[in-house]
Amino acid sequence: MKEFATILLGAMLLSACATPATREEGDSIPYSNTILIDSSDSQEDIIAKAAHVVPSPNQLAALRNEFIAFVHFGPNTFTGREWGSGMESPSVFALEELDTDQWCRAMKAAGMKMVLLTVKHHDGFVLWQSRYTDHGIMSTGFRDGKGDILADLSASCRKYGLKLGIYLSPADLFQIESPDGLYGNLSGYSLRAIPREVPGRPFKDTRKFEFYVDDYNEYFLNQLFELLTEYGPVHEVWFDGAHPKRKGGQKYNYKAWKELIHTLAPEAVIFGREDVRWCGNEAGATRPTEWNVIPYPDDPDTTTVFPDRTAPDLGSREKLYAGRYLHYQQAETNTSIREGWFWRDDTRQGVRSADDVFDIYERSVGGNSTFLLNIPPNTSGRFSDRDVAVLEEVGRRIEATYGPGTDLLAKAKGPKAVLDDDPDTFYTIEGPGSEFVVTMKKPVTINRIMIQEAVAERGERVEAHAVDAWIDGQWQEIASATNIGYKRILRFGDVTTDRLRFRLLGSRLSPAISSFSAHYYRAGAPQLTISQAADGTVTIAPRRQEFNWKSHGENASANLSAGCRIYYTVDGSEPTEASAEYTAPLQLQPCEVKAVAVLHSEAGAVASERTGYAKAGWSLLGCSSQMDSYPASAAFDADPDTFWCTEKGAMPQYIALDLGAVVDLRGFAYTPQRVSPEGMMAAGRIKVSSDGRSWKEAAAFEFGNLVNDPSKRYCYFDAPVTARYVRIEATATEGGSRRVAAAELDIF
Ligand code: FUL
Repeated sequence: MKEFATILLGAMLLSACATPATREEGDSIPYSNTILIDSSDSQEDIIAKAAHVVPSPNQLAALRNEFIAFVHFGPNTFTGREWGSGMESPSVFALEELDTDQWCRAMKAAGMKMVLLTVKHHDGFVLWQSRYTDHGIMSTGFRDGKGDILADLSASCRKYGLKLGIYLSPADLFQIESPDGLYGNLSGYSLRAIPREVPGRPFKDTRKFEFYVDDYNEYFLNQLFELLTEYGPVHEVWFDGAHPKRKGGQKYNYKAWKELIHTLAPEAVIFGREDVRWCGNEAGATRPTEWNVIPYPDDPDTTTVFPDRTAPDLGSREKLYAGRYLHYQQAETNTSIREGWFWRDDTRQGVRSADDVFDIYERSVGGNSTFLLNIPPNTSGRFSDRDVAVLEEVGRRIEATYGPGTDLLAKAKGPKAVLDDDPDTFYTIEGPGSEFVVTMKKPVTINRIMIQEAVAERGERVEAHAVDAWIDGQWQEIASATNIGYKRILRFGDVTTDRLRFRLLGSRLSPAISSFSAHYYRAGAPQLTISQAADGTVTIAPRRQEFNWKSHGENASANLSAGCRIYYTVDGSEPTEASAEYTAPLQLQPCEVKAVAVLHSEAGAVASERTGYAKAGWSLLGCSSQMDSYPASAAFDADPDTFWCTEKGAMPQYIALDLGAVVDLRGFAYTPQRVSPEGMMAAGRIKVSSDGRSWKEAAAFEFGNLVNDPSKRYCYFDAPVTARYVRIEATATEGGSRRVAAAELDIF
């Protein structure tokens, strides 16, 4: 790597009020993957050391993969379970066809660089032709027991130019539960030859190892030997920390595993141990600040203890001060494209939208981690169409936003090393207060900035930074964030400018920036959701993704459509850019709210919602019955995720409400619960009263197809009525259920 420039200023480089770096470059600290903290080190020394911790060549190659695939496949695919018992008969895995080329085409289209296959999940069933067990593909009818899924995948990977990795579960329920199972069988330790010879099944690779291990570790090492010598180069070995069960105090001889991996797969990173760490959740949530230089209490090169790190802060200065070793261990953000790690069905199991996946891509890859996305094949040995469509769409977006030719600063002037396409050149920026400017030939419209540090040469040093754009004759800050590391993607609304300024706000020594580029993501205008709180306030926002598995808490549509404007009407007319602009929650009388989002001058779909009276002052006058966990109050708490459900009983069943004041009523809305098909109000009547005792029917209602379509339903009165009390009586339920349930009741 060549270092192009230091901060000594050129014409377009500014260094206003630069604070001197706390230590000069070229000091005595060597760059290393792990650095020991001496007891005499001051806090300043520790930070200087942290600034010298760098990824290994294998880690750097893994970082540069950026987007990689996980494939969970096995008996669970056929049983619909997430964790098998280990005692399933191999015949459960009733695979008839397999198309790993189709997997690879879809992964390639998504822009992924590697695929990791669960060659053995916790159930112990193996997907390759192992010499050391019959519990696997060899005992199924797939290709008369001769099939080998890893061999197929490895051939497809070569064909499509993808790297290959393996997930080999240390937990093994088959070996735990079988009477002659090896896991935790209390066997003695002795010197064992790896691989153990099996008559009639010679190895082409004649290397031999000897390890002092017990039965299960020998089994594991034999299998690693097969996996790492017979399927081409392996680039990642994934050790899951999860254990449905343990037995016999079974220990893992990780030092032996590691020696074997380092020898047989010299290019592989090891996940779950010293090279790559779990990001701490399976939802696709990302830390705002993901440091890959983190403290260790013991030497990561010799320890065998690698606990999960789930805390929000892993590598701030305070955390580093408390360590004994500083170590580079990058985060992998792993999640599934489906609601679950294994394929279950193509009807009920949700699939993430392209918005959701692209949002996670930008947050994870652009947040100093690698994005590992699971796509589970179905029982036909293929990725399902919905999953493929999402992968293709995400790939199109990545290519169109970040692919070759998308850098809108390609011809700009500024520090050459950050603007060239060469990841091996970098520009050193002195310290907080330093900045550099990039000038374009003509104004461009941008909404993404991508910045990279030269982590392999100078480690990760930026602690805080901001980017300004020259707009209307002055600098305006358009984005800011904390660290950068391997890559940071900044997202903001469209900005048209011919000048950008990078400002360093905090750092560990002098950071080296290897890349600074600007991009444009053409998002569609988001769909909107109009919701109403119990106090009546109406909020209009980009619609959240529906994905019922491990929520990451992000609103992907909102993230992707930064800068969109929302316009609304309350008189039933179609909203346009000439309508009122929505900027904050609204206080409205019951009305029809219609709203539209406009992004890049294009309008999205119009959303509409009939809003009702505020429910904060309502109280329950009575109901036919209510279950303890599903109280009647849940029907008017403005939270559609909670619901009222009655005990079983004869119809009609009812709920009566005191609205707290006399109001004009034009109708009501019923939102069914979505948890089960029970209690759907198919028909009934609504009565009103001014004293809560004598009732008058205001309307009868009938709602159809609620089980298949549990969306909000409306009942309008023929003429407005004035009342303080309402009573809704269900006279029939869908499917004849003897309970009545309601997620929400709205009165307007
Ligand atoms: C977890 C496992 O228990 C899940 O089944 C899945 O393999 C996931 C990637 O890791 O720990």
